[in-house]
Amino acid sequence: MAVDPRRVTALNSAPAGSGPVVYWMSRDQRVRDNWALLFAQELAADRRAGLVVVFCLAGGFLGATGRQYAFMLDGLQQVEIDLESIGIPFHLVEGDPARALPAFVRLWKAGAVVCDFDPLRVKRRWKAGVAKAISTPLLEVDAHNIVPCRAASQKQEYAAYTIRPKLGRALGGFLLEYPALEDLASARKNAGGTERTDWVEVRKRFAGVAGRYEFKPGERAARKSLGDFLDSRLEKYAELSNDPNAGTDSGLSPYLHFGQLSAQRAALEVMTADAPPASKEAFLEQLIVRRELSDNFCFYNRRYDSTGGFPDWARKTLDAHRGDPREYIYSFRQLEGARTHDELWNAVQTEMVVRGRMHGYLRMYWAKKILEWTRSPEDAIRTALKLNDRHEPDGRDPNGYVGVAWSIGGVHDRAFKERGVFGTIRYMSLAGCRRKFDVDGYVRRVNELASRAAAGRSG
Ligand code: FO1
Repeated sequence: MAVDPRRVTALNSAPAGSGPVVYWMSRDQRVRDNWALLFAQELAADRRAGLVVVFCLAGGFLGATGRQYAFMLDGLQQVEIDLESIGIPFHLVEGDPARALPAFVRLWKAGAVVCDFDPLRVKRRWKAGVAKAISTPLLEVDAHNIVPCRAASQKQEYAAYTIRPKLGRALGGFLLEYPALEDLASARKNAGGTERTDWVEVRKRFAGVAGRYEFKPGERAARKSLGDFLDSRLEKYAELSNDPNAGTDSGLSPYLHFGQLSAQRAALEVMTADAPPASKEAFLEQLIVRRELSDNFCFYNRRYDSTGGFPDWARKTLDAHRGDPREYIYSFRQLEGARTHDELWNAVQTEMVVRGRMHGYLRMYWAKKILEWTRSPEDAIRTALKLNDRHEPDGRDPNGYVGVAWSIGGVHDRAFKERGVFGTIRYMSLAGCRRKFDVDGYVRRVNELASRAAAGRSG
């Protein structure tokens, strides 16, 4: 087996049948560099069975909007074409996967089902439903993490410094080149019609007339974006990663979120890139340690999207300051409309809505101000997640949940000097940002971009 068995977890104990192997693609929406697809192909080859890929399109996924569905569907259309070119049929089914998948498995008399790993509650619910409803094996493969989440640690890690050594020790065994996917087109042993999905019709129903993001969707665009980052932005990544005006952020998060790019591929290419070691290290810290820490948190902490998931010290300090006077209180609509007294915060919110992007450093400031300007920590986390999930292409992602929990609830962080409302949760101020980067320049740039976008819309 070229796929490390530590990536694979059986989600039920049903005996394998003789029918084709079905890969139920969900988080890792790509053909290349996909351990789940590689595993499914190996399984099919070992059993001389066919192989078919299915994606289950669920409406209203965690508040996703048309723009996010459009981005995802454009990427899936490419997946269908790329799979077909190597003789693997792709099928799009719709509805609640806990029902639609078992129906597909029965229709195809599948001998085994492979799915990819995702720590989110909604995904675990889907898989629990499918595992119970089918009488064939459901095998989960962690294709998202370089070190499989379940192998990296068997418990919720306290912070980056506790998971980093565990990842460091394991990385050598997992950060390897991928085996090639076999081209089955010639073998033609594959079951499966080749009728194409009517993407225009599906996109109309799920994405309406939604606009597009400025960055192109799909596996090829993801690889090009990685190349651009390595060529022109990695170089300065270490010293400028906290400067939103430097334009050094990788811009890879939407591709990583939808699985159109493999983090392992990005890591392999960064390792061999011609760039200063400090920059490589800074980027790999985000790409490997921070991302795997996010999956670890969402996998082992069931309350990853509420104040219940905060560490005790943070819950206690926020409780002690629940009654503190809030100098400003803003409603969800005022926040979504970027109508606060803070021009930096307004610009960050505007950039998120208009461009669907938010620089890593600014995400923290943005979320912390929501704690400061809402009535309670519960209000704050609900508001921050709702805004993030609605406007960020990489919302509804473990990284997003942990980013908000870090900012508002001190998850993976430590206590700082006590103050009003925050207690000992780390505070960030506008003055602090001014010391770090050119705030006025950033605000001007975003406001110009927003007025151009508005003109474009009405133009
Ligand atoms: N995954 C699915 O299997 N089916 C869907 O219909 C689906 C919709 C969707 C919409 C927006 C979004 O941001 C993610 C969506 N996902 C869907 C999940 C995505 O593939 C990722 O697995 C998770 O969001 C990341 O953990």
